[in-house]
Amino acid sequence: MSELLEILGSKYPILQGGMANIATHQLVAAVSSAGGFGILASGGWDAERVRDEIRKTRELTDKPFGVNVMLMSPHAKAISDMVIEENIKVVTTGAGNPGIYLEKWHKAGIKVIPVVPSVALAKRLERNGADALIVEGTEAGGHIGESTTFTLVPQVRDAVKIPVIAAGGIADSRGFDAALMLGANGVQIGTVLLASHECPVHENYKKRVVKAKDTDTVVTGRGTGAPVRVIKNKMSRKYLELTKEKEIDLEEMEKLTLGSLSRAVYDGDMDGGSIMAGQSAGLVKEIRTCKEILDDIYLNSKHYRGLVK
Ligand code: TUI
Repeated sequence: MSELLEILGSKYPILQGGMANIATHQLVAAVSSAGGFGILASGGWDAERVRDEIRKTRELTDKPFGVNVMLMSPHAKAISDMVIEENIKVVTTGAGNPGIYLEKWHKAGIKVIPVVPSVALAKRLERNGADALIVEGTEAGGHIGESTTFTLVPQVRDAVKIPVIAAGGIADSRGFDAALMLGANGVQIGTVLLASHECPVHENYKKRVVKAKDTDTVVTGRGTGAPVRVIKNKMSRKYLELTKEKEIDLEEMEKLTLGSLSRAVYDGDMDGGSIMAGQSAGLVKEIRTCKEILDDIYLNSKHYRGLVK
């Protein structure tokens, strides 16, 4: 078995991104039951809210899943303890350097898979004992780095020995095969799962992703230290105006962004909400079940069909 599948315990080397407010028990259980590796998002939620999600997920699936810790959250420390209490086996991290938590998580037997946007952080985290890395390109939705998946994955592959998971821009079997050709051992997908029946976002959100064309996303918050990719709308234009005129601090930006994300996710507000999605939205043509999406990616891949090594 590949080293990555050994860490995850899933059938497919396909992870579901820990999308804030979106990757809740319904989506996570559906992905894990379909053979992927579901990841519960903690986003800006407090530890008890996330604990509740862990328990609900366990009621829906007996397959393994992980928890994502969004490191910019004021609740990150409390969540880092709670995942140990709840006997979580795999933690992914995003939006920061998880260095201060690594030793504690490893002592508890947790495998740690940080998202990295650069070679420098990848090397540092391998030295500090990370078990694998999610290498996320700027094509991804939500909070992103600068480099593309196409350039970053092979550079990280050359720089580290631990398993590498490619993320950003992957929505079908072609993307999966391409990622493996670049040296990745698996992939993480997010945007394509927004358009799944099991995804708990408002129907308007799903329909907007399906309708999106190649040029429909934009990055807001460049220059604030927290660039975020969303589907273009009234809200994204307002952000761009706001950040052009005055300096906004990181904390204020995070509050604004997570608040407007909720309006899109729960209320289906496609004008005043923040519709986080990656560039692969242009590849998403219909709403399917998570099983259809995962089988389409894995079973149609040249890798699975034995056409490439
Ligand atoms: O984290 C994500 N995507 C997210 S988090 C989020 S909620 C949020 N909203 C507003 C502002 C900030 C967050 C929505 N989408 N993806 C993983 C990811 N991690 N992308 C980039 C990074 C990252 C960036 C810098 C990881 C590490 C890092 O390290 C900097 C350092 O400290 O060295």
